Amino acid sequence: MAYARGVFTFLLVVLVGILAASCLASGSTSAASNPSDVERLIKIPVEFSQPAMAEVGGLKRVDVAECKQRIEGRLCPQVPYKTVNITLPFEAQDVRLEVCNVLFNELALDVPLEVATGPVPLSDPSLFAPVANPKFDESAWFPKDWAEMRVSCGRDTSDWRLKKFVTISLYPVRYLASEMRLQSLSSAEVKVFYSLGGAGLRGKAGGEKWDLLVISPEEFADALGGFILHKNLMGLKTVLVTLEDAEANSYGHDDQEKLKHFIAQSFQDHDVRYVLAVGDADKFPVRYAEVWDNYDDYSDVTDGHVVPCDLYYADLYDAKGKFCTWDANENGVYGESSSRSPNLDEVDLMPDVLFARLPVGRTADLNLMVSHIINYELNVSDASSWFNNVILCGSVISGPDPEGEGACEQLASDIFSDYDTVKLYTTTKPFDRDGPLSDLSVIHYVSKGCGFVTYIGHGLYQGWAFGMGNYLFANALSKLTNADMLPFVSTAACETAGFDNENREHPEFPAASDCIGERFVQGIDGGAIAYVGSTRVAYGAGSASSWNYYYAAKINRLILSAHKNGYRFVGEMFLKGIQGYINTCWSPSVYDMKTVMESITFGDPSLQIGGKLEALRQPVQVGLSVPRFSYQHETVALDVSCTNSGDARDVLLAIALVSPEGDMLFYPNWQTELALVPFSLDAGFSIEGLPLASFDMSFCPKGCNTFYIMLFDPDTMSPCSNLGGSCVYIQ
Ligand SMILES: [Ca+2]
Ligand SMILES: [Ca+2]
Ligand SMILES: [Ca+2]
Ligand SMILES: [Ca+2]
Repeated sequence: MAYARGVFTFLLVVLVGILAASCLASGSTSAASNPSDVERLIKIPVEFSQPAMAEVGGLKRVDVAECKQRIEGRLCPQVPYKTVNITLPFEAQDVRLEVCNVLFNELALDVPLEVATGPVPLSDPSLFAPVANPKFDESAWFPKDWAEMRVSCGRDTSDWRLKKFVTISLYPVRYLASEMRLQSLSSAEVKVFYSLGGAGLRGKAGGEKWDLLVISPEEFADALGGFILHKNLMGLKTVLVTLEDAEANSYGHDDQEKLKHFIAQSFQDHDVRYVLAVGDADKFPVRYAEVWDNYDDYSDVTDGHVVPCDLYYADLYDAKGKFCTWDANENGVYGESSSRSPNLDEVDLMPDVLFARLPVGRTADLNLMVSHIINYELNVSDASSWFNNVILCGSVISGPDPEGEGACEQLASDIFSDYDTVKLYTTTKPFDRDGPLSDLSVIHYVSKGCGFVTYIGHGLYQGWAFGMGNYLFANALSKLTNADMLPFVSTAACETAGFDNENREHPEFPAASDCIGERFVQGIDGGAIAYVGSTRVAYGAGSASSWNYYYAAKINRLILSAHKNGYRFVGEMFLKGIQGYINTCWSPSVYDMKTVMESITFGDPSLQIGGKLEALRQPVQVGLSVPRFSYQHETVALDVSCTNSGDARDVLLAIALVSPEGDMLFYPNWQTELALVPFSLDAGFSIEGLPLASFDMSFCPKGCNTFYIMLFDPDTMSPCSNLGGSCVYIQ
């Protein structure tokens, strides 16, 4: 038999194996707990193309057409894999997997299979001493089985119920390193068994539904009155519970666990979807996970081994549907993860509520963030011209391939193909750029207003590190002048969201204040509406063309693609990012665990990026403009804008002023009695900047005082316009 030389010379078919009728099982093997439960079965036929071989640097690279990703992890063979995801009802239990009717070939290689170089820290590589993938044993087939499975519990965005997510990884190729032999799967049948005997968890009958639960220290409660009212006016049932009350009315080993139990109880009683924590690390307790990732573990120069994890408050239930303590071995140390035992504490990871934090330390910072959120919700839409701008910041990670730039190119070409992108890159080749990546260029373009900014490169607590001595330091953000044109900022970089790190003793970068992520969302003349990043050293892998498929850049891309796919709420985007990561991660390594656990959102999870969809808008659009900042002695002018794209109609106009504490006054007499002023609108009527009234701010308290405008139908008394308005921030 003659092989076509140059194509098949490297392999020799030594065996065609058929492993029929015997099934390889994994997962829970226990019988259904209730004998009356009927075991259910999902059959998945599996077929793979024959592997394509290439030689790269004297090693064999194997590709299978159906697989986009390869197994990551230092010094482990780079075999491709494919994941299949099944979503089961929450009541599903005893999920197990069998692989049957396996048909495969076996080949001998003339050179060894390519190995992964392992994750690259997005910080100083000299502090990283990675160990080889502990799952890889030269003298055994790798991976051990043709398929593996992981089950987790989380919120399903299709109906917002809790579900069991089954992630099955299929390996079309296995490798025996000591003998340089390869097995390639051509077909098999995967069977997933489960029963439906588990108890449901959906709320108490008749429990009042809460869309958004805000948990805040008592000291900020008064300053949140207007915000809570605002959220309710926007149509979200929003409830404020003080941190002190939540802890007092709950139970647990420490404050963090009490808060988590409180959130879980609120979910069970009120079907809470969004949870907003108010307070910086010293105001709202932080759950630290114990992660030994071989990066600076024994010192605290940059990373250490304790990782702040807000995901702890979002991941309420585990694969069994039980409260997920993040401390399965009950030693009082949470989220323990290392190379040898990546998930010692059986952390589920999959979020069950949509959690984010306003990392504020002072009432003045909170007032500012609240004013940003309110103004964004009242005034921003995807029709706002500036929202269409996107700034992509990419930088070389370890080179020579420009990984960050390549990752940005991919985002520009698919996720942001309908936007006007500005590409700020460190390198000039091979990708065209609109400008060099520097603090000046970032400040310049963000100040013009944009909907999104994303940064893929190196980072540290106090800045984005572009290489060659170039940084965007947190202090430079005070130069931003984008006012209310606030972008959603996401990053795939180290430490930039390390909100607990205020280390004045740091040998290299003494941090006298908050991290750059916090500074972005607390800017006065400009900044961001939300910031997503990592709290400690983060990781990447691959090349310019594959960087977006691994670690931090993978979550970043998933978050942004969620928005493109219609998930516009900050919390939804983050949830889809984490879910997407876990759904392709059947067997998380310490690097996967850390990547997911250290991802954090600063901002309001119930805020829609790009505002409400145009399609949901009313035919009459109204708005109010007022000065952004004022002083207590000043009189401010209220300018109205109105566009009627429908028929002529009579309307009733309501204008209200809401104080930071949530007290309400009504135009025209500015009394507490609701007053409605009749108006007639012509068809096609449109006006901008109509001076309607002025208001003496003398008795308005400091903080965000919001004017609202809305039109009502006089016959039905139902709204016939959007809710417009703006807030005046009294300094
Ligand atoms: Ca570390
Ligand atoms: Ca533990
Ligand atoms: Ca979960
Ligand atoms: Ca902080």
